[in-house]
Amino acid sequence: MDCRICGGTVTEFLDLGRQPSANRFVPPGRAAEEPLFPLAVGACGGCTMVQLTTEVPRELKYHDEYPYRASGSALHREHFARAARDLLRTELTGPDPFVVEVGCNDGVMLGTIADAGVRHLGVDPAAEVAALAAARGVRVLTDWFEARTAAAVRAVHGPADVVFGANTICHLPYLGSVLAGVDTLLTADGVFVFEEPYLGTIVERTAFDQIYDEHVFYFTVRSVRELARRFGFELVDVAPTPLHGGELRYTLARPGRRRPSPAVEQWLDRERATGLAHPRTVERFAEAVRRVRTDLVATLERLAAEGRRVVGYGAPGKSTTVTNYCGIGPALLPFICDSTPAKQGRVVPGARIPIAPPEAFRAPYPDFALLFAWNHAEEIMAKERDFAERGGRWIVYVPRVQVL
Ligand code: DWN
Ligand code: ZN
Repeated sequence: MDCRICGGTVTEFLDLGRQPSANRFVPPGRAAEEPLFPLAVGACGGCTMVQLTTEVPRELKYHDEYPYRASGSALHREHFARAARDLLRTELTGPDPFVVEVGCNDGVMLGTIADAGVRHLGVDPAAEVAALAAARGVRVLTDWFEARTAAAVRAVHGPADVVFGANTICHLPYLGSVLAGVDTLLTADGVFVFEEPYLGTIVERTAFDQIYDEHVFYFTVRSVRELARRFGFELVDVAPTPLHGGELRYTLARPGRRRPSPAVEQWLDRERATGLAHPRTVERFAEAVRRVRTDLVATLERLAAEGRRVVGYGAPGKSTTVTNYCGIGPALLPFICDSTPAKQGRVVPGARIPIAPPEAFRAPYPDFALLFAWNHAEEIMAKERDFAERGGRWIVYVPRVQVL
């Protein structure tokens, strides 16, 4: 296929089979309606951008009942409150600043901006999460962010000092249109700040469960620098963030308007040294992914043969990839508990494993718990200390299958 960014040739390196849209948690009776799509990733020989080879229509992904709630963990609430305070302190300092967020979800970041009385607008296509944001005082436009919406926002609200996105920019296949929109919106000295899954972390930790239909792109510093250049921006800063197992936050500005931080070159050097974009690196990653599948299935089958009770903990979008790729269904995992009310009473797309509220975990405790929400391990293990104290064991599969 042709690269969505530069038109170069994309060479596939990992095929995760036919999969449903990761966040379409449907009631059990409606499970048969699920469309399946090939889920595979490849790297562009031109600009190095790693991307999905097939696209799921956006209406299927970001529908009105989109269940993900970004405020669902203390880690996220604290991280985004800090991100908002940083923007207020460093960028939103003029007489009447304005910030636009691409995909504001339930207002986890913009809530702090709204509390500070600063002009803002969240653009999010999913009606239920947008309503949650509005209920906490965040101004929301229920739509997709692209060149068209950005022009409409500028016409009504004027230019923005900051366009922000968190785990939303890699979701948008039409990044040319997104960056044209950012160009329309930003003031001369404005910045586009976005934090997204990092291919370096995914490869280093064999975190293949970050690969699903919503994540169209898997950024590296090099591919983001190319992307910025191609669409008239400059990558001026890169910083690590702790969410989703370790992401990067990128800052883009108009060329020559900001002095690039030394971090940009340092990250590029690191990527060169580790050969991140090299075909051998991604092929080794694909081998490690297949090993995790073999080990995880063998572990669950062994425990089932021994008559042990195993349930899942956390039903992130990531759990759809893992269960469907590994062929894990209700026979190996009778249910998964998750704190998100919008997921409870539904089933994991494709794998059709029922989702129960966290109380089901304690009634009674299972022998083993497979932790799908491994990026929230600290918070979850602290919350469920009693499980381990009574002899319960956690199973993790990142970076490799381990029974803790
Ligand atoms: O990019 C995306 C990011 C921002 O969020 C989206 N494509 C979808 C989503 O990814 P995810 O579904 O992998 O997100 P999380 O944050 O890893 O999901 C954690 C899941 O675990 C949620 O369903 C909530 C659940 N959970 C729980 O049951 N008990 C989480 C915590 C902290 C808990 O204590
Ligand atoms: Zn390319």
